[in-house]
Amino acid sequence: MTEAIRFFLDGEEVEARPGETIWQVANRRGTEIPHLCYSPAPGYRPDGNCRACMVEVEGERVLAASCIRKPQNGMKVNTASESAKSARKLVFELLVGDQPDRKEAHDPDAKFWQWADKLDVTDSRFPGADAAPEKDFSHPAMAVQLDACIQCNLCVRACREVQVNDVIGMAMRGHAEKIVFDFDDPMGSSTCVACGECVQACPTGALMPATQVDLHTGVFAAAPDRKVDSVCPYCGVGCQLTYNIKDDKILSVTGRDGPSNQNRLCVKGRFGFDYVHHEDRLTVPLIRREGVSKHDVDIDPENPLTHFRRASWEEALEVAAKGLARIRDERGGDALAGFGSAKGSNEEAYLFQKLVRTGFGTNNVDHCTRLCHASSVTALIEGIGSGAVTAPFMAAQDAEVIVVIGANPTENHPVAATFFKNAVERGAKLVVMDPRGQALKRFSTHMLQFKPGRDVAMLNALLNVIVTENLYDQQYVQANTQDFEELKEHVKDYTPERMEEICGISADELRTVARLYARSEASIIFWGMGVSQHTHGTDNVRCLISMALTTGQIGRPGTGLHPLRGQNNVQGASDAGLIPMVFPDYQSVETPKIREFYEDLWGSKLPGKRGLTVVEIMDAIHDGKISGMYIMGENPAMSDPDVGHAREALAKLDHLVVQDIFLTETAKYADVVLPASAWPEKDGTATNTNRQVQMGRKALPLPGEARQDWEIVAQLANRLGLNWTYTHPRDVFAEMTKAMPSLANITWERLEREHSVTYPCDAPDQPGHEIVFGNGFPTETGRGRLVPAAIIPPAEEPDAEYPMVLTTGRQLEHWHTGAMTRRAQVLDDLEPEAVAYMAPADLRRLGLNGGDRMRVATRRGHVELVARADYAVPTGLIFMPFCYAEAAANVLTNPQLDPFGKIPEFKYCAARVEPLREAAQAAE
Ligand SMILES: Nc1nc2c(c(=O)[nH]1)N[C@H]1C(S)=C(S)[C@@H](COP(=O)(O)OP(=O)(O)OC[C@H]3O[C@@H](n4cnc5c(=O)[nH]c(N)nc54)[C@H](O)[C@@H]3O)O[C@H]1N2
Ligand SMILES: Nc1nc2c(c(=O)[nH]1)N[C@H]1C(S)=C(S)[C@@H](COP(=O)(O)OP(=O)(O)OC[C@H]3O[C@@H](n4cnc5c(=O)[nH]c(N)nc54)[C@H](O)[C@@H]3O)O[C@H]1N2
Ligand SMILES: [Mo]
Repeated sequence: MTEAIRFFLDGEEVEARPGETIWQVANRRGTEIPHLCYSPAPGYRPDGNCRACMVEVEGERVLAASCIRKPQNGMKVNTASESAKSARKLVFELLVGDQPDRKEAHDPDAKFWQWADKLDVTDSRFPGADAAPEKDFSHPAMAVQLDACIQCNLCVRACREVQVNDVIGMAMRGHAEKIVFDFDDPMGSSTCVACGECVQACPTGALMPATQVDLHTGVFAAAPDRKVDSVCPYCGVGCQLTYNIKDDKILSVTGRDGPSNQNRLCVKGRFGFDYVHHEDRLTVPLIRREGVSKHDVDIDPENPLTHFRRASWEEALEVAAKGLARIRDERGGDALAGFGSAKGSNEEAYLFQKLVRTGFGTNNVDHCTRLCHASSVTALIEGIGSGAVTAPFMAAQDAEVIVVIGANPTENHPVAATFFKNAVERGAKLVVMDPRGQALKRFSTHMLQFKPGRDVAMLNALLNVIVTENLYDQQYVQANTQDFEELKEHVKDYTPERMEEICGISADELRTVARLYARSEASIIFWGMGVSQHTHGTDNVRCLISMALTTGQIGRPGTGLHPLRGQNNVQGASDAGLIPMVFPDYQSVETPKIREFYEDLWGSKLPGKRGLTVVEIMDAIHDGKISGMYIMGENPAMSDPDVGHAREALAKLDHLVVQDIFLTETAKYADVVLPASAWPEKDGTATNTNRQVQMGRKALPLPGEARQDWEIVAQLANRLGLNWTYTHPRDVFAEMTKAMPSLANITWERLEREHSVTYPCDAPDQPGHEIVFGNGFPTETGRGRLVPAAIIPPAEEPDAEYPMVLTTGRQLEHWHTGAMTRRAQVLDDLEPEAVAYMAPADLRRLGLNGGDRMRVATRRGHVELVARADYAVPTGLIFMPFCYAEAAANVLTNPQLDPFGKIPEFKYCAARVEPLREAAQAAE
């Protein structure tokens, strides 16, 4: 460790921490020094180019830029000398002369103007450059006006060094110097991914959120009248953000310094907020009109009154509860089921499962985790006794080798991806394993584009190398694992040479990657849906666990197993017990002692039989075993596999209550629709992929008569005979801490204060443990279990009739079933129509061009959509996002389940592509 430096700041002796600059020391001590090209936000390299932060160093003839200059022992620094002050003022005067008039400033509140005010520089003695204002309003989210640009270079660093998107550059020299997008393209047609980091970094308003600029004049249009700190409602990264609000509408969003995002956001978090204000929001309770068939789903969400009638809350809750109670009383609780939400808060998820268990009297409660990481959680609990990540994704910063398999983080966990890219720039080696090329490929040292569905073959080959070349950590294996001999024996047959043919990766490459992973000081594995959503999803994860356990790449900094959790609160909703086999904290419903504990806590008899899972519930409806459902914040009519089957099930229900913010494809089958709260409208906590429990705050009023989700659940509970008296989510959280040992030492008040606390946590004044299992595992034996996996082919292979493979997944701009993002203007502008991605060679073979319409068919059904040529897709594969209702991917997917995790095979089925006649004719 370098020794602390002692120097004099404005006459006072002070200490600099290792690496600190003069500016940082001054700032820490409350001495303000102007700055423009410098950002104190983490990840920004000081550049020292604008000279706004000059200070005087005794004995030196020229002033020093304090943002970049580091103090030395005994140095005497004067931040307020006349020469420093006048130099800084001169910088501002020169810059003000070049800026648009203050009255016409693009952002009169910009950092630049704030400092100009503080330095009392309102006018310039210098004539301004008469450059014609350059306006580029080609991007739907951001307004570019380079007449305000001071070439401070912050946006370039934001784009290249922080988010590592490499779109913005500095072109030309001298006076003509300017920032450009790609090759001086308009921003809207550049390769910009709209993370908006540049907008957040820009100190002058040259780059602005388009919502705050009058796009006719280029002048500032609106300032927020209040700000509320919260968490992003989209993915499991859990970025902390601030809602900038005017007249109770979100005007813009800024990233905050949360532990998982350090001020960064992606396009959805920053620009995808306006779904909450969309005219389709449900604002009144609805009851299905008498005689309207459930098969008639041609309903305009803007005018649902053709099929539903408005109802008072009183009536809607009464009808909703009565219908559920009648089925419970006549047929028993197991004739009911509930789908809770991973988009809501922990408190809502907890109340929902409590209602189903105590009010319905069944464990038939599940949620989208079943379609997501259910297989990962099954394998993790079996192998290491816990389903959550062993280390936060920030651990990638300390890793020597980072493995990303079956995940596409630049689109699906974009802010996490920025830290992966930062790690690569720092020297980490990145191994990407994905049948499809993806943006991380460019950063990878090894890109294994293997054959889809062949994970076990590939991973067993890696394990074979680890075992046969003695790359395993003998000491670690002996001390911390069990069943190693069985695994060793098992993987012997899976030589790289034999697996090469099955997985399509050369034996050499397999050997190299196995050695790299095993030998490195610290290797970490991240995985996603490409691993979990298979009929052999649990086996895939067993292999990953075996890799980490045999090599001891777990429990230390820079190592671990990290299933990238998907929804903003899927970790929390699972922890809270929205799972049919377990109570909160994964406590088995089948263990009498555990049941007694919850019976005491909840004052209710509890069912001791495991409930059914998402897809099983749909099957049970077809079989006549389930006839009533309550669905809160999920859209299974779009997200379940084989939705034809799922929709028929929904239509078949005697009684369906749907609680959502929109009239979704699912709500169209409802008997009662309850209008609920969107994320920015509620107080509540959410748990991200890093096990960080974070506070979300109510920023907006509810629209119309919509109510808080937690309140609606409680009101239904009371109508079902329970006696709930919660007055606020904080009461619910307090009860949760009694039901869930994982939340020990985390209280509502603490979260209000600290915004985010990681579990497990040892004391109320201690941070939680980011890295777990450095010393054994919470299994019965304290050891990690190695479970061998044999190759099982995907459930449905291509054949003559359906010769291609269909895989489904996500796009950056859209969220799952599109309910939210297709109602967000910027996101919908960026990706407006249903597309499927294919290899250009396949399109040519079929006589198709990118942009042509085509039909994709499987044994379950067909859809029609637009072809998009993509070199990242290997031949023989079709990739479809599942967010487009007009061409729903899940009409096509195979509902076959993994026997352990009960997750469907969304990532593989046989399919056929046919050009549509108009397209074929046009091509002739
Ligand atoms: N923009 C956006 N972000 C999201 C979401 C969203 O809807 N939109 N959803 C969130 C949720 S809930 C989740 S779970 C995550 C999911 O995040 P990811 O897991 O990244 O999502 P996917 O796009 O479904 O699939 C990941 C990758 O699996 C690859 N793949 C396909 N078949 C195979 C295979 O056989 N083996 C392997 N190893 N890989 C394969 C695909 O090519 C794809 O690149 O994203 C979260 N973030
Ligand atoms: N083909 C295919 N299908 C898949 C997948 C795949 O990769 N391929 N992935 C699967 C995965 S990983 C997942 S996680 C699932 C996701 O499946 P779902 O969870 O069904 O998808 P979402 O669109 O996120 O649905 C969330 C619903 O909640 C509503 N909502 C949002 N916020 C709130 C709120 O605060 N309160 C209430 N009451 N409602 C709210 C939205 O309007 C929307 O209707 O999809 C699965 N389906
Ligand atoms: Mo998910």
